[in-house]
Amino acid sequence: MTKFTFVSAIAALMTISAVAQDRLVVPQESANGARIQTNQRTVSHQNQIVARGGVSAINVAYSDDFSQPNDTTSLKARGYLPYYRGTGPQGTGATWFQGNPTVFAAYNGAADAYVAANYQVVTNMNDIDSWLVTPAMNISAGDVISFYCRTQAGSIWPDSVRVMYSAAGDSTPEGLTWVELGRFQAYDQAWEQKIYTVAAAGATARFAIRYAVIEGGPNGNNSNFIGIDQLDIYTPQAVDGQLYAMDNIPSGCGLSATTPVTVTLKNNGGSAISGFSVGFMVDNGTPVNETFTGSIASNATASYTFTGTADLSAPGAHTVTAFITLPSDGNPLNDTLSTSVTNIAPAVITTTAYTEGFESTVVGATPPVGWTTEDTDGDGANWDFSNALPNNGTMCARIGFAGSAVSNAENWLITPCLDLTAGTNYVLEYWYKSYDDTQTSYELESRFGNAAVGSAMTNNIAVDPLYADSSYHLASHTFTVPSSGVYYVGFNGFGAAPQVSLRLDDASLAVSTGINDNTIENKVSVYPNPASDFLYVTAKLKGESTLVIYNNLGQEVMKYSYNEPFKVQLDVQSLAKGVYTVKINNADGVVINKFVKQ
Ligand SMILES: [Ca+2]
Ligand SMILES: [Ca+2]
Ligand SMILES: [Ca+2]
Ligand SMILES: [Ca+2]
Repeated sequence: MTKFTFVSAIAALMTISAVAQDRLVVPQESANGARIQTNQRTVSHQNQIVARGGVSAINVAYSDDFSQPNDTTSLKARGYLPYYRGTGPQGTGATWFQGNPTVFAAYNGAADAYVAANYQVVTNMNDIDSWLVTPAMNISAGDVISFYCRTQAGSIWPDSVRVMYSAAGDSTPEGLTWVELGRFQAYDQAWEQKIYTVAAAGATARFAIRYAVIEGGPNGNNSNFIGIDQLDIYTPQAVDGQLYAMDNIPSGCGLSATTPVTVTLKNNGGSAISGFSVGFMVDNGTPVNETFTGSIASNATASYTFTGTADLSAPGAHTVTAFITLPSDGNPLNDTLSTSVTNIAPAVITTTAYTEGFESTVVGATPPVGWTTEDTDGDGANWDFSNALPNNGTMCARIGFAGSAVSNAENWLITPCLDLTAGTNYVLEYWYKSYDDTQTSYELESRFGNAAVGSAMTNNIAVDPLYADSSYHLASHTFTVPSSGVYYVGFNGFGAAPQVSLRLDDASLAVSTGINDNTIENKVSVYPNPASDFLYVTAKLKGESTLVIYNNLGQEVMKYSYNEPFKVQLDVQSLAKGVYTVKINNADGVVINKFVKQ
């Protein structure tokens, strides 16, 4: 209707296209995304750091973790003043906008909880100059502005940033009192803290962060995408040690009684610190106290792994709390951090199936509790979880595309730990499908091993057939383990240059009950009963089957043929109310079910 609505709709569509896809497509540049790069540099991945906060300083003039919306309207509502001062007309991008987790996740908070700017703010090749002016605040000489910045991993375009200060509180870029505190090129490997000290006091002073690039834009070589997060403006203390970060301790099975604890310490004070006390405790138990014997310069950090270790051997949830104790520390608000970790008890498998329908997942990359995924080939395409095309419920597991597919894919979806017994026959079942029948999907195999990593999956269960259709197919495999103990089952999506996504749903593992597994009645389910709109029929049958529905007069009202295991949704809305019979004929026998049409 209006230009604004049209552009918004296009932007929404393009945002969706930036996430993992079901088929290999020519990459589309999204309106608020990073540039597509064909010669991306290799990036080493750092350990996940948890519990990252701000400076948590006392005497804070201003602090923003960008957990609130960061579109233009919301930024202005918080007192920010965004200004476009690029050359040429403004491009398709806003000057500053909400962080985009498909480019990189926020420094802290939700994945999109940062403010971003990108190359699309100008057209063609033009100079970018996007100002984000802060609210006015009372600043003393010696106060500090601290924030985190980064660009896309492996970016080949040197995004650059300038940091400005106006003691007089200029509110537009044309103000005459702006001074530059510093400038830098954005780092592409991780969020980097930037700290600048101001020389002049101002009762209504303002700062500005400028995304400033010469010859940027879609046809320039110097701009891509930057994020800004955790902005703090404060009066530094003469002495201020900070428990800055704790390395993530992954939840898992069989966590050790001697788990290492590693923290990052930071010196926010003006002079070097050394020879102070650090400690940690598990579940508020007896603290482990040690002395940090090194020296940390002003505004520098240091990693420290405790000699003592954490006992996480008891199954259940644990909290590890670490702390720094520095004599005459002027800021006690940043001395402690905690992380939560769960020691998962192995699932005991019985004749009652252990099942996973992926219903607890949300769209994106977080697997069900205890499950893990591994992008072994490292192309960025990995198991994620989709609300499109589940076999049952609303969610399923999927391997999508991140814009390209490697020539030799290997992607693992691994169960939580399982307590399995030697000499027992286990039945592993799952449903899988290709996205469509026009291109080759990932192939699927199942294996088991003694650790939740692809390299430990050394025992074959089965390689599943690759079907040239888009229907769900049942995989049903029996296996035994060589000795009793804790194992993991892994599903590997592999293949040479797969072109469309693979889906997996309704995985189950049970102790085989022998003959009963093979009775045809146990292979067919018809539900719900009564049914009003749709009737679902699942049949784990080999070969050809016919399905016929009869009314209470014995008249045939529906008839279908299927090959191999099938699951169908039958529209019964047009049937008259009454009792119906569902008869399935297969080489293995005949199954008869009844249902009531409401
Ligand atoms: Ca944030
Ligand atoms: Ca402190
Ligand atoms: Ca499901
Ligand atoms: Ca991959």
